[in-house]
Amino acid sequence: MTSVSLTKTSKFLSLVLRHSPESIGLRLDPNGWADIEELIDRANAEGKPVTRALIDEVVRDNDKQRFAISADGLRIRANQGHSVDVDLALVPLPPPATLYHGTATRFAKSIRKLGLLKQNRQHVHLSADEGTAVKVGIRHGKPLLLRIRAGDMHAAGIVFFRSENGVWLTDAVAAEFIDWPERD
Ligand code: HQG
Repeated sequence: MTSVSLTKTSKFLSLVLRHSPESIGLRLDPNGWADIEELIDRANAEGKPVTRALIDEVVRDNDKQRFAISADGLRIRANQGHSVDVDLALVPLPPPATLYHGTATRFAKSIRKLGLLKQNRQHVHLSADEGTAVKVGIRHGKPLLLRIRAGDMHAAGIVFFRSENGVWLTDAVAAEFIDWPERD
């Protein structure tokens, strides 16, 4: 499989499994699962050349392990990143003392004022390592790396989750828990 078709399939799966299943008439169950055969049929009907082999390869090789296939092999879901309302049945987990959030410098002023908000997604996304966070930030512009005092947040009663693919999730990050670089 070419990396182009894998990337295209990954982007398409992100779109229909996280944001707009209705764009191909697909239904997600309350936990975010879609029937794989139905997804393929509906995608093909919309002219998207998705096959089971492509899906399996994307799930297996995806750099961020964005998707999971159910134990019976029949269903697929995104591990995180949804804007549609799904219950991933995540279990609360104490976070490490420090987590990282990569954003863009153009959002700095607003973040200083309001803290981190989940915007269109179900959670604020945080990374366990700096490198991943910087990559997330670059998607939005000139990257800005913020250190989040997750241990202090947890001590204050704020709940954290970790997705199947290792992304840390929480509802919001108040400005007081954000440590800024010297210059931003
Ligand atoms: C920013 C990717 C202004 C926030 C990544 C971010 C991640 C504010 C943007 C996952 C703000 C939202 C999520 C405030 C937050 N004022 N801007 N008060 N609070 N923001 O894409 O975290 O590759 O929804 O900093 O790897 O960038 O798709 O969130 O810049 O894990 O699998 O608002 O998406 O995963 O952007 O990325 P996003 P994100 P995938």
